[in-house]
Amino acid sequence: MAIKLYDLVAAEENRAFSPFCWRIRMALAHKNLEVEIIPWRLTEKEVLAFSNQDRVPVIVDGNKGDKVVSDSWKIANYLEETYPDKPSLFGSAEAKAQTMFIDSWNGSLLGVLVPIILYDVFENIDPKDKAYFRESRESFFGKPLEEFQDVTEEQINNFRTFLESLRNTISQQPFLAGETPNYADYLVFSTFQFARTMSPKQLLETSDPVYAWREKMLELFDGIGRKNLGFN
Ligand SMILES: N[C@@H](CCC(=O)N[C@@H](CS)C(=O)NCC(=O)O)C(=O)O
Repeated sequence: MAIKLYDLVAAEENRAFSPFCWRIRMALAHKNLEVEIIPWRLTEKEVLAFSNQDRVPVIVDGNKGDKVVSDSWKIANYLEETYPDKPSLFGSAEAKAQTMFIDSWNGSLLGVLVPIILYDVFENIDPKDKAYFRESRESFFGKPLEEFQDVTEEQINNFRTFLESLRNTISQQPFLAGETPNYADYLVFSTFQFARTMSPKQLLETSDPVYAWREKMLELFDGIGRKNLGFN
């Protein structure tokens, strides 16, 4: 049976843009589990009521009596524990512990990225989500969305500089996880997929090793990343 994944989409159903959902889409593909994507928009809170919280990703595992799990890290751990015979998402308990650090570093990367693409996200989300997006994000950042419209060269350079440890690592091995990708790669890729999906800005130079790594990530699992609508 399939695992249902509630996945945040923009105006078009094949423009899925949540970084938290993308890491789970990649994790499900890595484990070769059948998935049914349920497109979800920010204002459809009532649709998630069954999960007792209001954010995606949420999975409903049809193989396990419709077990409901929310929160990307909890879902990754659930999949790893529930499907031990499928390819491992972490490789070992030690690697899983270190992946928590990558999750946290990736959270900081998202913090650098979001102000750069926030206005583009606003422009591309479903029209019915715009008022909620404006209100929630303006309240979070304490300023109007319009103040994110003009992005400076310095912000882009800061983003590229922030990538240095990722760049160093993937210059010496094909993936963050080594010879083959795992959840560490999916975590960081999800941030780039968020940017690619919602923003026309060229954040990476094509000569950047991070660009080459992102290209490889886009091709994985029959190109699920590339098939999703995106700008670059
Ligand atoms: N810690 C959660 C974060 C999930 C999250 O923030 N999801 C966003 C989508 S990217 C969401 O559902 N936002 C709903 C909202 O903004 O109202 C996880 O790792 O899954």
